[in-house]
Formats: sequence, structure tokens, C-alpha cells
Amino acid sequence: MERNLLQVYFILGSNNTEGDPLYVLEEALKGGVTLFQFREKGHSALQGEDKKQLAMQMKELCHLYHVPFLVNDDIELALEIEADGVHVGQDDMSIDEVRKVIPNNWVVGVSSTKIKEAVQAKKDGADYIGVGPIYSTNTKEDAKKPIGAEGLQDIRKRVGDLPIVAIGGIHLGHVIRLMQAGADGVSVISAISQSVNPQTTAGTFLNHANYFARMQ
Ligand code: 3NM
Repeated sequence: MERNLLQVYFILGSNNTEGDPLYVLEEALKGGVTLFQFREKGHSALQGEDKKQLAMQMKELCHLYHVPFLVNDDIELALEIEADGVHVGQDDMSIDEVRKVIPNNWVVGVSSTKIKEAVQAKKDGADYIGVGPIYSTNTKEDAKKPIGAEGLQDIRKRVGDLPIVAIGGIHLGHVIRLMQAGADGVSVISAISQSVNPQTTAGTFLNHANYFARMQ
């Protein structure tokens, strides 16, 4: 995959904002997020037709802004609404199983907390890995122990040039440090979804990532 797509990877589900998730998404898209994942999980998550409707509307918005739309975990939904890819966790379907049922050109991402998981994901043919949690987060109920920028750096050393996005508790001030540690970009939920101005915040994330890229 084009690693620049990971620069500002926004994730959102209906319960990550007190506002209208479609409004938050469109603001984030206007600000310049580079990739989007629909993650409808946890407390009061939508199910069935409601979940599908929101996913469809989000996909359409993403495509209006030429941003690829990925679905977390729910392969069936991703196929039904013709997403651009999927993201799976360590406890979800394996990459092999996923690849059997999805179109060739889809992006497949995998979560990795440990070196062993990251190395395995690379062997299995993941397009990118989501490495985290980097910092502590209240957004994911079953988040593991944070690994810090050092943990990310250790993983980078073991996976060569595999695209990596850092995730978990990330705010604007962390971007440069995490890219120095080997991330191609950052993945965030609350820093954008809970921002009073998601557009400006998304744009500032992109500025930080681009600043790092220019300094290389
Ligand atoms: N996955 P926030 S941490 C969805 O460690 C997710 O794999 C994680 O939300 C992982 O940016 C996380 O609000 C939550 O901390 C990210």
C-alpha cells in the first residue's frame, strides 16, 4: 500500500462522539485525514441495519473526499457495502481467512502489540500493522498495556519497511516523536472525535506528519 495513506488515519464509531458522527467525519475529511476506519464497537454500538446504514453513509462521504474506507473486524459488512479494505485484531479472523473472501485490491491491516505478532503479520502478508497501544487510552475497553515510543521502535527494527501506524492515546504533541520511532503515521479516535474543532485538529495532525516528512 501507499504508506502516506497512514499519515493521519482516523477511526470513528457512533459512540466516539456526543455529536453527529457524520458531521465529525466530514469535518475530519475536510481537515485532511488520509485514511478512515469505521469501528462500531463497545457500549451502545449500532447493530444490523442501523450499523450498515451508518457505514454506507460514511463510505460515501470518504469517497467524496477520495479517502479510502476500511471496516474494523466485520468482513461481512465490508463486503456488503464494498469497502476498500478491512482491519483485523489479533482475536479476529486470520489474514489468510480474510484474503480468501475479499477482492485482491483491498487493504488489510492487523493490530500488533508485540514483536512476535508484528513479525507474524508481516509473514502473513498484512499491508500495514497498527502498533499499540502506544499510550494509555480510555477509548478501547480491552486495551493492552501501553508500549510507548520505545516499544514501537523495537517493532520497527524487526519488520523492515512494513507500513506501520501508531495507535492508542495519541495527541498532536506525539506525532513527530512517533514518526522518529518508525511510524509512517498516527491513528487516532478521541483526539479528533472529541475535539471542539475536528477539522482544524485533523489539519494540524497532517501538518505535523508532513513537517516530519520534509525534515527527512
Ligand atoms: N486500538 P484513542 S488502541 C482502536 O492498541 C484502538 O490496538 C488500539 O483511540 C490498539 O485515539 C485503540 O482515542 C483506541 O486513544 C484508540
